Amino acid sequence: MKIINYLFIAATLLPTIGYSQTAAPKIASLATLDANKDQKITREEALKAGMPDATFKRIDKDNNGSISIAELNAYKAQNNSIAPIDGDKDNKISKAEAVKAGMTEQEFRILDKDNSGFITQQEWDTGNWIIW
Ligand SMILES: [Ca+2]
Ligand SMILES: [Ca+2]
Ligand SMILES: [Ca+2]
Repeated sequence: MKIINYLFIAATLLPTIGYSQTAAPKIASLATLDANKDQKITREEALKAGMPDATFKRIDKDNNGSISIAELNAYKAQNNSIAPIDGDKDNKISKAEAVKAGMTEQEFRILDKDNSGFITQQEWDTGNWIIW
Protein backbone atom coordinates (compact mmCIF):
# COMPACT_ATOMS: atom_id res chain seq x y z
CA MET A 1 0.00 0.00 0.00
CA LYS A 2 2.81 2.36 0.87
CA ILE A 3 4.52 1.78 -2.48
CA ILE A 4 1.31 2.53 -4.33
CA ASN A 5 0.91 5.78 -2.44
CA TYR A 6 4.48 6.69 -3.19
CA LEU A 7 4.04 6.07 -6.91
CA PHE A 8 0.87 8.13 -6.90
CA ILE A 9 2.65 11.07 -5.30
CA ALA A 10 5.54 10.81 -7.75
CA ALA A 11 3.12 10.73 -10.70
CA THR A 12 1.29 13.83 -9.52
CA LEU A 13 4.45 15.77 -8.70
CA LEU A 14 6.34 15.12 -11.93
CA PRO A 15 4.15 17.21 -14.27
CA THR A 16 4.33 20.11 -11.79
CA ILE A 17 8.11 20.01 -11.84
CA GLY A 18 8.03 19.99 -15.66
CA TYR A 19 5.85 23.10 -15.79
CA SER A 20 7.89 25.08 -13.30
CA GLN A 21 11.00 24.59 -15.43
CA THR A 22 9.41 26.22 -18.46
CA ALA A 23 9.28 29.65 -16.84
CA ALA A 24 8.37 31.92 -19.73
CA PRO A 25 5.50 30.93 -22.03
CA LYS A 26 6.46 30.49 -25.67
CA ILE A 27 4.45 30.64 -28.86
CA ALA A 28 5.06 29.35 -32.36
CA SER A 29 3.09 29.23 -35.57
CA LEU A 30 2.32 26.05 -37.44
CA ALA A 31 4.23 27.55 -40.37
CA THR A 32 7.35 27.85 -38.22
CA LEU A 33 6.96 24.46 -36.56
CA ASP A 34 6.35 22.51 -39.77
CA ALA A 35 9.52 23.63 -41.50
CA ASN A 36 9.21 21.29 -44.52
CA LYS A 37 5.43 21.87 -44.90
CA ASP A 38 4.38 18.23 -44.97
CA GLN A 39 1.54 18.86 -42.49
CA LYS A 40 3.38 16.97 -39.77
CA ILE A 41 5.65 18.27 -37.06
CA THR A 42 8.46 15.86 -36.37
CA ARG A 43 10.35 15.85 -33.10
CA GLU A 44 13.34 17.40 -34.88
CA GLU A 45 11.23 20.21 -36.30
CA ALA A 46 9.67 20.88 -32.89
CA LEU A 47 13.00 20.96 -31.05
CA LYS A 48 14.47 23.21 -33.72
CA ALA A 49 11.59 25.65 -33.20
CA GLY A 50 12.38 25.70 -29.48
CA MET A 51 9.62 23.42 -28.23
CA PRO A 52 10.66 21.46 -25.14
CA ASP A 53 10.63 17.69 -25.50
CA ALA A 54 8.07 17.37 -22.69
CA THR A 55 5.66 19.62 -24.59
CA PHE A 56 6.20 17.65 -27.79
CA LYS A 57 5.36 14.41 -26.00
CA ARG A 58 2.20 15.92 -24.53
CA ILE A 59 0.93 16.95 -27.97
CA ASP A 60 2.03 13.72 -29.73
CA LYS A 61 -0.85 11.76 -28.25
CA ASP A 62 -0.34 8.57 -30.23
CA ASN A 63 3.38 8.68 -29.52
CA ASN A 64 4.46 8.07 -33.12
CA GLY A 65 7.18 10.72 -33.06
CA SER A 66 5.35 13.37 -35.04
CA ILE A 67 2.50 15.79 -34.41
CA SER A 68 -0.35 15.58 -36.89
CA ILE A 69 -2.64 18.52 -37.60
CA ALA A 70 -5.39 16.69 -35.66
CA GLU A 71 -3.09 16.33 -32.64
CA LEU A 72 -2.11 19.99 -32.92
CA ASN A 73 -5.74 21.07 -33.07
CA ALA A 74 -6.64 18.90 -30.09
CA TYR A 75 -3.88 20.56 -28.09
CA LYS A 76 -4.97 24.00 -29.30
CA ALA A 77 -8.55 23.37 -28.26
CA GLN A 78 -7.43 23.01 -24.66
CA ASN A 79 -4.45 25.37 -24.56
CA ASN A 80 -5.44 28.38 -26.60
CA SER A 81 -5.93 31.09 -23.97
CA ILE A 82 -3.75 34.15 -24.51
CA ALA A 83 -3.59 34.62 -20.72
CA PRO A 84 -0.10 33.12 -20.24
CA ILE A 85 1.48 35.63 -22.65
CA ASP A 86 -0.71 38.55 -21.52
CA GLY A 87 1.86 39.91 -19.07
CA ASP A 88 -0.08 43.01 -17.95
CA LYS A 89 -3.46 41.16 -17.86
CA ASP A 90 -5.38 43.61 -20.03
CA ASN A 91 -6.85 40.69 -22.02
CA LYS A 92 -4.93 41.52 -25.18
CA ILE A 93 -1.44 40.92 -26.50
CA SER A 94 0.72 43.96 -27.10
CA LYS A 95 3.56 43.82 -29.57
CA ALA A 96 6.06 43.71 -26.71
CA GLU A 97 4.25 40.79 -25.09
CA ALA A 98 4.12 38.92 -28.41
CA VAL A 99 7.77 39.49 -29.27
CA LYS A 100 8.79 38.38 -25.79
CA ALA A 101 6.97 35.06 -26.33
CA GLY A 102 8.65 34.46 -29.70
CA MET A 103 6.61 36.24 -32.36
CA THR A 104 8.20 38.50 -34.97
CA GLU A 105 6.85 42.01 -35.61
CA GLN A 106 5.77 40.94 -39.08
CA GLU A 107 3.82 38.00 -37.68
CA PHE A 108 2.25 40.33 -35.13
CA ARG A 109 0.96 42.62 -37.88
CA ILE A 110 -0.63 39.65 -39.66
CA LEU A 111 -2.51 38.48 -36.56
CA ASP A 112 -3.52 42.02 -35.55
CA LYS A 113 -6.20 42.02 -38.23
CA ASP A 114 -7.89 45.31 -37.29
CA ASN A 115 -4.54 47.05 -36.84
CA SER A 116 -5.33 48.09 -33.28
CA GLY A 117 -1.81 47.44 -32.04
CA PHE A 118 -3.06 44.52 -29.97
CA ILE A 119 -3.96 40.90 -30.63
CA THR A 120 -7.23 39.98 -28.97
CA GLN A 121 -8.25 36.43 -28.05
CA GLN A 122 -10.53 36.41 -31.11
CA GLU A 123 -7.70 37.41 -33.41
CA TRP A 124 -5.43 34.85 -31.77
CA ASP A 125 -8.02 32.12 -32.39
CA THR A 126 -7.92 32.79 -36.14
CA GLY A 127 -4.19 32.11 -36.34
CA ASN A 128 -2.44 28.77 -36.51
CA TRP A 129 -0.42 29.44 -33.40
CA ILE A 130 0.15 27.35 -30.34
CA ILE A 131 1.30 28.31 -26.90
CA TRP A 132 3.23 26.32 -24.31
CA1 LIG B 1 7.07 18.73 -41.16
CA1 LIG C 1 1.46 11.72 -33.45
CA1 LIG D 1 -1.49 42.60 -22.54
